[in-house]
Amino acid sequence: MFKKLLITLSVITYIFCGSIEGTVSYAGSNKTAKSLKMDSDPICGTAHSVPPKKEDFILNEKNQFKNVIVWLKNVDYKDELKSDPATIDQLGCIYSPHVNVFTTAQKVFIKNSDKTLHNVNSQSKINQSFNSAQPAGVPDIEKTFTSKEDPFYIKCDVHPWMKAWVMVSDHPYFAITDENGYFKIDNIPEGTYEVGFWQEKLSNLPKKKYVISSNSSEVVVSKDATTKLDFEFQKPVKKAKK
Ligand SMILES: [Cu+2]
Repeated sequence: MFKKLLITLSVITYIFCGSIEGTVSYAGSNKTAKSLKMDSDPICGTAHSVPPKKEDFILNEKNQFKNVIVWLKNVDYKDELKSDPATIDQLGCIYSPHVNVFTTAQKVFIKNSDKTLHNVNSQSKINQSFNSAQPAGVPDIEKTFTSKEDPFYIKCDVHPWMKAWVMVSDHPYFAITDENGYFKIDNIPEGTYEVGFWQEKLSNLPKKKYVISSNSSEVVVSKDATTKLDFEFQKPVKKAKK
């Protein structure tokens, strides 16, 4: 009887869920990304036949944004969280992936696949920060970020161009846009939500110099339906000089 009730309950939960999907784009002009200069460490430079590009502002020809974090704000999530381990690799002196969202339950392995020394320096403010030298061939650094936190970066003190971004979520409703700016978030309980959009450059503009826009949007999720939610980042507006 109890088992039957449990099954019925889980079916109900399933029925009352929906999805959101959409494309994130940019209203400003499309600039070609600059190449990274890796000359200071020959092991990094020779790892690439073509010099890799900067990854902080990646648009396709239709001005659609890669690597935007999309997430539901203010969710009170009580179920078990995704806990399969994740990896950030250092390969060719680049962090891969460049933008990451982990849950508070996930183990993260930071790997050095290069034959050179890296120094992993986390700029987290809520989760405990760390600063660990990682010579070639040493075991992965294992971390779990146990508190929810807005995006912060991890840098390498040996190679100043190396940067990866990490957001920590206490619920599973998030996505990172692909090379066509596309995202989809599934299994969202029906309701009205505020959706946040984070882009590495546009969400980190200095408040003194720029008018900061909210970069969020409201959405209604209905059962068994996929709600369309496209979002466009506006071109940054500079504050008038006093
Ligand atoms: Cu490095």
